Amino acid sequence: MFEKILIANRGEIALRVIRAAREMGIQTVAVHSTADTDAMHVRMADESVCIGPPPSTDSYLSIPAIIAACEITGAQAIHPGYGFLSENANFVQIVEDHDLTFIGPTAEHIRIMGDKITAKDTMKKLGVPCVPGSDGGVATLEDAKRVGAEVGYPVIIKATAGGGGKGMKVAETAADMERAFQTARAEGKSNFGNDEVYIEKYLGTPRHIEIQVFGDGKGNAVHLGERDCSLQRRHQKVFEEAPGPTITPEERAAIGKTCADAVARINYIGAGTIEFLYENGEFYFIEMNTRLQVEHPVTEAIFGVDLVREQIRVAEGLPMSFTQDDLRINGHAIEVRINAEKLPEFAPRPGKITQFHAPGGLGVRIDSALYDGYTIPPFYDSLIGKLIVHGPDRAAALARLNRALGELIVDGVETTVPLFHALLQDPDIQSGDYNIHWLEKWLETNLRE
Ligand code: MV4
Repeated sequence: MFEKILIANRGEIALRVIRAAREMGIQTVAVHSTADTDAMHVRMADESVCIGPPPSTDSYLSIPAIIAACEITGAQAIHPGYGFLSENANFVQIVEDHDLTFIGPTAEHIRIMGDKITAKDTMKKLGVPCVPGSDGGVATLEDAKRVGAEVGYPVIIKATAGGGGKGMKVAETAADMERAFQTARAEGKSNFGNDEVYIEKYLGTPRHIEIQVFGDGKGNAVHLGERDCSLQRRHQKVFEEAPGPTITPEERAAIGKTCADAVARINYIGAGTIEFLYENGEFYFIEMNTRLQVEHPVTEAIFGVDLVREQIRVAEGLPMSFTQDDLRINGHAIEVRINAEKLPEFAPRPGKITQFHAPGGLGVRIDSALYDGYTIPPFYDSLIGKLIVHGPDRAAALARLNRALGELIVDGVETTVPLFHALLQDPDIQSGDYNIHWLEKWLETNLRE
């Protein structure tokens, strides 16, 4: 049993991990930059260590500083949260070389899934349905045109190391291939130091559906259904829900079993998310995330489980506390991401919070590190809180979201809250009729950037 763990993160996710650890009787160590001395995660943890100056490269991403903080405090394990070092295979290797435990997957699994070509090849071999396209990487323009002719235009060229939409180019026709191919390669090279690309059939109007999986590292794994995260702006999710409004119980059981079996076969340990595009009743694998995700609370709400507790359990070598048969969906949950940003540009607005009041009541969860008088520093992500509502069905969850947003007070900085009030008035949102392009189109006509 771990006696003490270190949380290599900040903000609401650091609080999320501290809460799970405390309920398990585990001591917690916060780390922080000099910009975060007054941050809530520092106050809430049992101990804290300052690990560097404000820029994250010198603090939350400083591997030597984080390892040293473990050695100073006697922490036996590290929870990485999301972002920062959570999907850094090199970090995991260093943690293990220091006889510490990384609360998350193995370095090998992180490496496999971090390279999109290797990830897709691995998933395909494990029986997971993938988007039709090239078999592995495509090295020359001639090969790219041959694949384009085979799978049929439009196609999308993706950098194998890509992320956040960078290194991704659509070729509408064969004549368009040269430009798309060379641009994707150049973006891969400049953003990720890797110019390897692969090609897929371009899906025009899919939904983004992701399956939550969880493994014990010993060949056992479960799935916890799907989340629909189609409402994104510039590859940033803003509104997530579970279950997906269009997914039937039969579809869920089938794709869920495929995903759970796949991760069981590779002895995957901890939380993972298998991302799909979903169009015309078919699932197409695109990527796997080897971390706890920002939107995990909607899954926790409908299944009634604590995913961070389970992460800590399996990292200690304990079994998961549930089997697939124990997992039943109860109702519907929606999360909205509250960012300190000025609309309509979504421009970051750090600054002092003069008043903060969290909504409450049945089926309302706020994960936030805000407090009255807190000053949001300008160095990090603009996410300042997540509002998660849970109700017996989708209509009840929407009504509860509307009610909770009305109770929320965040004064002193502008936030994305007005966006959610407006979205809730839209018939497509009310009926669940949206895809990955819906929000950007809606913003063009309704917010005028
Ligand atoms: C695609 C696609 C259409 N067809 N792949 C965007 C980021 C990366 N995670 C995968 N992405 C896409 N891959 C094929 N074969 C469209 C997107 C895409 C997207 C996907 C999910 C959520 C929002 C998106 C917005 C634009 C494009």
